[in-house]
Amino acid sequence: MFYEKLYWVQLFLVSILISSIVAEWNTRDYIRREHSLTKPYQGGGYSVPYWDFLGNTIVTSNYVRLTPDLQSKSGAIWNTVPCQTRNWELQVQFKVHGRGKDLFGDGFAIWYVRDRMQTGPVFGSKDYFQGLAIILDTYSNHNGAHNHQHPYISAMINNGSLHYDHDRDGTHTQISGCEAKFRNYNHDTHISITYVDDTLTVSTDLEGKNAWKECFKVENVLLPTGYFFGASATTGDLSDNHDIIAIKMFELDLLEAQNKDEDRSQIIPSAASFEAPRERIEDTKPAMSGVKTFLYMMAIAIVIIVLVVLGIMYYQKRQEQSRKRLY
Ligand SMILES: *[C@@H]1O[C@H](CO)[C@@H](O)[C@H](O)[C@H]1NC(C)=O
Ligand SMILES: [Ca+2]
Repeated sequence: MFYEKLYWVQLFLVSILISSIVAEWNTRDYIRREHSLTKPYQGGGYSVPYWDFLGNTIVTSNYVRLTPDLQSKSGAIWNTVPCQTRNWELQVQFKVHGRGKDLFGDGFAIWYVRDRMQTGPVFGSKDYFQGLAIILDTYSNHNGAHNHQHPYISAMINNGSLHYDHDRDGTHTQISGCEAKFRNYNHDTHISITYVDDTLTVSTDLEGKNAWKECFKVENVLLPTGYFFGASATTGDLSDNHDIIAIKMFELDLLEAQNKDEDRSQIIPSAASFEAPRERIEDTKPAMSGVKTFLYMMAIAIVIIVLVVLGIMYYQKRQEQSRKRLY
């Protein structure tokens, strides 16, 4: 009896170990509360700490809805604190859903820009913006302008001089993009935007597998510090619910080669290259990162070892008992 209890204690300890490994999959150490939006949104009272709201945005206890599934709506949320971090990751949990089977739109955008709280034609926000837009476009305005399907995720860097051309789905100003089916899922859908060492990487977790899949990576992207995070969405003739469930901003470590005292506030947003829209080759390879794969394999290995050990012990005990019974 005593030994049996001990096995269960061991099993319990091992399962705690495993679950703590699993729980750490999607998080990093330096979450910055002042750039994040997590449940419960209301910090007591009507307002949401660190975030302002624009247009048709509504806040419930489970989501922030930028637009409802109705025509001609527009909404946005804007962080009130400028980002002073050089290397960062923004993880956004979102849900785009609606009644439309074939016709829906228009999509939403995640921003890191100089000017906040400006309404406009680019998914509910300002055109000729300064900074970064990650656009999750659900409606293809022009099939001839590009050779990809929608929904489509793309990035645009602007120094204030470029116009986002809706009629071409922004294809001539995007620095990269990927197809991504992210609509009408019952499971959680996430996008990760990392900006580390002037490299912009966008990944998605859309299949409910708790694993990031790279959408694109662009080097030599220059963005200053001191800009604001935000998200905005619009509907036109077509509509969808565009919901933000959570935004988590992680401060990533300064790299060895980076100077802590460098003033990055005066940088003009730029990207070394624009993508030639018709020469794009889609790649849909990488799934889990190396560390995640390793942890995953390790967790599975531990579970298997525990099960085998328990099985052997159980078997031996049974044998012992049956021997005892025989004599
Ligand atoms: C802004 O971007 C445009 C287009 O990429 C470029 O031609 C222009 O020189 C840039 N202006 C500044 C001030 O960097
Ligand atoms: Ca579009």
